[in-house]
Amino acid sequence: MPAMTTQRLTTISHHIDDEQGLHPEATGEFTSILNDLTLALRLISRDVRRAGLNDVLGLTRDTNVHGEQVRKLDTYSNDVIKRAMQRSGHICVMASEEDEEIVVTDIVNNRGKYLIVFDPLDGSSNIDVGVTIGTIFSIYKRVDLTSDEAGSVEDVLQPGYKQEAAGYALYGSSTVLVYTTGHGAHAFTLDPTIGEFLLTRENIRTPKRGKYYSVNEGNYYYWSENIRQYVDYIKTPSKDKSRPYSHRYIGTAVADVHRTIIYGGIFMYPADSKAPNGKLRLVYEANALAMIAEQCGGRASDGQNRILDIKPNNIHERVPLFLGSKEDVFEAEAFFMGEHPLQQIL
Ligand code: AHM
Ligand code: MG
Repeated sequence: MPAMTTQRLTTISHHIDDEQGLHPEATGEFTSILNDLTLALRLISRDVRRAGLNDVLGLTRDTNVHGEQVRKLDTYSNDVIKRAMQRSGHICVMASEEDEEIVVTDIVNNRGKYLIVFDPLDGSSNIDVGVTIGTIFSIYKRVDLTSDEAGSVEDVLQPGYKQEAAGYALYGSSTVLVYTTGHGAHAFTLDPTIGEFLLTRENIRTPKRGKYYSVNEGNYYYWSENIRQYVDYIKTPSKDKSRPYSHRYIGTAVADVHRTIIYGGIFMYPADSKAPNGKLRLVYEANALAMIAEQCGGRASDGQNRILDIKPNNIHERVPLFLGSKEDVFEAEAFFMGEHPLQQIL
C-alpha cells in the first residue's frame, strides 16, 4: 500500500476558499487573483522541470535594470505571471524585478482594487546548473480604493505591513508553494501528475533558535567589523555546545529562507562595502519573505528596523536582510548595533 503523505486532501484552491470564509465581506476578487497566480506558478514549474530539454536555458541579449544579464527563464517567467495576472481585471498595476517601470494593466474601465509585485525567477545564477530557484510575490490593495485612475507607483511603494498576501514558490526537489494572507503561513507541494498543489504543512512554526546560519561568506572581507564579529561568534564552539552553527548557503534567497523558516537559524544578506544597502530588493523580495517569516513566528529586520515597517522610496531599492528564528535575529541585531555583551571581549 502506498504511504499516506497528507492527512487530509486539501488543494490550494480549497484552502484559498476556506481563507475567504474568514472574511465575510470578501467579494471573491482576491480569491480569483490567487487562483490566477497559482496557474502561473504551475506553468513556470513545468518549464523549470524541463529546463535543458526545452529552449529556456542560457542568456537573452538583454541586461536588466540592475545591470545583470537576463536569462531566458527570467523573461519567460515574467511574461507568464504578467499574462496570468491580467486575466481577472482585479489587478490595476504590477511591478517586477525584470521591468524597470511599473506595469499598468491594460484593461479599459476596469481598474482593479489590487496590485502585485514579484520576482519572477529568484536565484538566477542557479538556473543553468539544476539548483533550486523560486518565485516571490506580494499582493496589496491599492492606496485609494475609490479611485478610477490607473494604478500608480504610489500604490506599489507601500510598506510591507500593508501586504494582503505574500508567498513564494520553490522549484527544488519538489515544487513547494508557501503563502500567507495574515492567518499563518502554509506550504503546498505540487503533485505534477494531477497539476494540483496539495497542503503539506499547515501553520508553519519556526523554532525560536536554530543551528544553521546562511550567508555569502565570500563577502567577509567587505563586511563591517560588527557583522564579522557576529559570524565569528556563531562559528566559535561554546561550552554548552549550542555553537558552532552549521553553514548552509544556496544563493537563492527563496531556498535559503525556506530552509531557515522550517529548521530555524538565520539567513542574512548584510550591507557591505561593495553593496552599501545589501543585495536583496525591498519591494518584491524582502517584504514577502519577511511577512512569511513573521507569520511563522520568526523575525525579519535590516539590522535595526523591522523590514515590514520600512517605507520604500523606489521600486528597485535594496535593503540589508536578517531573517529567521527570533532569538538568532535579535542576537545578530545586537552585534550589528555593537550592543552584544560579548563584543567587548572578542
Ligand atoms: P536574483 O533575483 O537576480 O536571482 O538575485 C537575488 C539572489 C538571491 O536569491 C540570493 O540570496 C542572492 O541573490 C545571492 O547573491 P550572491 O551570489 O551575492 O550570494
Ligand atoms: Mg531575486
